[in-house]
Amino acid sequence: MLANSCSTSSDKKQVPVLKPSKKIKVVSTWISGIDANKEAIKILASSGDAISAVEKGLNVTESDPNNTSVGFGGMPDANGLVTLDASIMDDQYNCGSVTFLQNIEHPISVARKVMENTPHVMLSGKGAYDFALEQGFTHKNLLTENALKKWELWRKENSFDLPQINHENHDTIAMIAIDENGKMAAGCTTSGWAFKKHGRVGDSPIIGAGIFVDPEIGGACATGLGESIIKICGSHAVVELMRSGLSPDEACREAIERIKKTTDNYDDLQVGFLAMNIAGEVGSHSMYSGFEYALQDENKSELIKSGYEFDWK
Ligand code: SD4
Repeated sequence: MLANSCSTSSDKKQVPVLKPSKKIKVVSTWISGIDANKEAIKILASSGDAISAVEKGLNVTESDPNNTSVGFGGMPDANGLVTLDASIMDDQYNCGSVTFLQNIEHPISVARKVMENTPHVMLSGKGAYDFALEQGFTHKNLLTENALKKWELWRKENSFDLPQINHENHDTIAMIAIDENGKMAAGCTTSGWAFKKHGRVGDSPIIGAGIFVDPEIGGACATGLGESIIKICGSHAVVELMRSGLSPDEACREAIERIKKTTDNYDDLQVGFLAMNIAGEVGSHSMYSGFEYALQDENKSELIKSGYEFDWK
């Protein structure tokens, strides 16, 4: 090895010294985050931990038939099957995820069981389903009448073209929480891109793409076109950008810049990042207008419009 190819500790950039916040706080993507946050803050306010707050908060959205991008009521894939992705991570690099899971209402809870009760990080498809049953989850048909009708219409009218990921067809929920001990966790749960090719998995269950948490820096999560998020390891990128000294807002914006650089045509490509550092500072940025996130602390619940690159036409 060449001697001068080795880096010394003095070459390394200093990790910004952030004073960990011990004030409970939870943020999540889109308007459905408001109700999910309410459940999460209840847990945090009664001295619950961040990972439980994230799980129980996201369970609320998974059970909501009116959210057509998550859990029960989620849009099916091209074959008419609801296939779900989810992941969860604490601030000690413990993480679990499920991909392509069918007929289980709470994929985020299965992801937590993967994290806690197996030596693995990710279970997929039939294996994830069998594991869920073993862990006491029950089989449920997740395809609602509304979602079935929309799928039938899509088949008739769109002759199998994929809809673009835009304002109408996504509302995936990703959440970051900080508890009274300053511990952080993140999670994400989704039915993914409406009418996606059967077998398609997005960014949401991929640690580093859909979510990431680092104990020294903070957490990040993503929403929007998963393919573009995976290509830049989006949430990990945001956390590393915060490590280099950027604020959560700046880090999310820089990650969107990377997507612009790595994509030939980002017309109609909606993608957004949301981040919170361990000091409890929050930021977000998206490619197009329209992305918003819900913030809840002990005193207030707010829906905040994200910064963005372009106006949605
Ligand atoms: C996916 N990122 O499966 C998800 C979709 C999403 O808001 O976030 N929609 O690509």
